[in-house]
Amino acid sequence: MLLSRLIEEKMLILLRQGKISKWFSGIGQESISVGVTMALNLEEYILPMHRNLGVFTTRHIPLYRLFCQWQGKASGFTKGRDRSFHFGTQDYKIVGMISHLGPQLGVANGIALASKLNNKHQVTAVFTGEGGTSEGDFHEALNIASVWQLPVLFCIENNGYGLSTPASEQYNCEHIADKALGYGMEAHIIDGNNIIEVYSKVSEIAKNIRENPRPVLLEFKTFRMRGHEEASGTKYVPQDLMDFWAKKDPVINFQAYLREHHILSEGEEVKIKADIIHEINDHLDKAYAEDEILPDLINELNDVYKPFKYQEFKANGGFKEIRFIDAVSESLRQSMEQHSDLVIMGQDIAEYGGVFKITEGFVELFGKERVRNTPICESGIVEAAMGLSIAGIKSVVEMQFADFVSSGFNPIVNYLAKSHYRWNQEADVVIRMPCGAGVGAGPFHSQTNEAWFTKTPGLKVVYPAFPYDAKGLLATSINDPNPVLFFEHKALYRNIRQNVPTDYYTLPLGKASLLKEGNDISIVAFGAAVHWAIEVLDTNNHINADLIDLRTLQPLDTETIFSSAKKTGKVIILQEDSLFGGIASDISSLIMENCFEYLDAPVKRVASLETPIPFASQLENQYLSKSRFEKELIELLEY
Ligand SMILES: Cc1ncc(C[n+]2csc(CCOP(=O)(O)OP(=O)(O)O)c2C)c(N)n1
Repeated sequence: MLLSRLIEEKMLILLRQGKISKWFSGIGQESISVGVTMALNLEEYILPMHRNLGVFTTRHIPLYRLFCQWQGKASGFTKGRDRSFHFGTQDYKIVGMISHLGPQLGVANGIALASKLNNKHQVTAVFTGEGGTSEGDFHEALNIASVWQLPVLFCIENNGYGLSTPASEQYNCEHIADKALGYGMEAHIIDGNNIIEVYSKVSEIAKNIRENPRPVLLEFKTFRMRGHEEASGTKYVPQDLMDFWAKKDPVINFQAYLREHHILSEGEEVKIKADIIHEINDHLDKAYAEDEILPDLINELNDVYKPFKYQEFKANGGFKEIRFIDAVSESLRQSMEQHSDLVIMGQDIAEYGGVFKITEGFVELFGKERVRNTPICESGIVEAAMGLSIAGIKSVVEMQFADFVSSGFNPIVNYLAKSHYRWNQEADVVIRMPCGAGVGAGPFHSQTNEAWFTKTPGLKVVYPAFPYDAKGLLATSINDPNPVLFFEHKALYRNIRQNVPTDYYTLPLGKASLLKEGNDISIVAFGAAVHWAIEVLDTNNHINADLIDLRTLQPLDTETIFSSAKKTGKVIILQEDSLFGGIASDISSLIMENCFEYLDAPVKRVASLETPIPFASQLENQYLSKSRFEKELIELLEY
């Protein structure tokens, strides 16, 4: 506790000297970080927050590495890419927060689930403040942990204020611990300023959970003695409250206790303090001596995705004519056989087989541990998938409909997408996205929302149009350790059939397929739009077109697009989503920038209306780009 306190005191001086940019003080709360960390074994994961310096010091991270992290230097943990405590390290089994606070609660569930699946008898501890408990992630995480009886210690540091908001404006019950009852969970209130109480109670509870896995909510009563961050001050905190808590300072009180019990002499105390100050200064000098990071474009771009060497699996056996939906199901089933620890999670996917019946029969084959029904908690489940990946387990998450991914958006675009770039941690997760219109399902069951993800570095986006591609690409997406959004168009599920190898096989991501060849015009499409284009070409067989099915949108096969554009000089891009901000716009720009001198006409984008997707079929038909494609194609040919 003293180490953590003295580092902080030094940081406050450096802050005043303008040598560090920001500091979130945990002064007064040290017993919680230190006590919880001491109660855990070194191989057990801890997910700390912005005030938990004591977690890092108690896990014995060399101080200069922490200082380098705060100064954005290479010996930190993020190569200068993220600040303060926003990092994780597998070496110390610490998984740092993302700024959004709540998501890590769900990530802890995934780590704990891995521990349970592997019979490791380990506890995972995750921290949040009382402010963070107002986020949906908190409720989803507690609910999932309780339903699945996961060995997680949810450590709530109730320090009175969330930035300037007092606890009374944050929640309306006496204790946060009271909320546990609603989730069917055990809870304890602990004096967070008393290291002996923290350590002994948490040790006892952790020991018990290792043998009898279950989540426990721990509410630590404590107080934030300094501003939210140093610049924001504490003017809004009544003085008597400050005075009351100052008397409960955990470091001073523990020192007094040790002295009283003749455990610590004055001489020892002076020496311990001097040694710590010496250590801090030494490590600071080392951090200062390290050169600033030199920006390197290649390094930056290379670290967004975990390198993945595509391995080709060829099918040897026979072929069978199957539907698109069967191809997805077969691929998923064969991947479950291929990867003996792969876990699938989703709503109603177990005995019920999922709303599209893709996982029908899977429970009998692989058991309920690996084929997991989930509560309706999209964020919490994506976060759990992230946690599984941290613990080395692959997973596939089924969104019941792609539309509902908006309820799990934050962890996908901020956690899964950014982890490898930030701290070298892969998010080995595939998110299956039954998407698309043309089925009369209205605004919330029809969207094709690939553009929400193609614009986020760190994600891969796959969008097959045929059973053969769906099967091979899903297998590769699962093999790929990066997060993949796998779009499956619902209108294709039962309508498109193809001869597909019965064995397991893979297809590479980032390779479009040239379905038809012609010299007059290039048609670029993906998903259901590929079939719309085929229909139009079938009825207009005088049109000599290249038809490119992109198959994957990120990575995008620009080579195939450009060589076709250069050959025909005219390109039309057909997209099912509404126009503005869709991937057709980017493809169009890429063609303009790379093939301008070869073009005989402006690149044409054909997309759906700038409205939500209507329900009634005549309105939906008008909405969809399908209805306008033929006319636009002929116009461009005649340009
Ligand atoms: C989703 C989100 N909303 C708002 C913020 C801004 N913010 C950062 S910390 C904080 C207060 C957090 O309070 P609490 O959880 O009680 O933790 P404490 O800072 O008191 O330790 C706020 C509002 C954020 N980081 N993320």
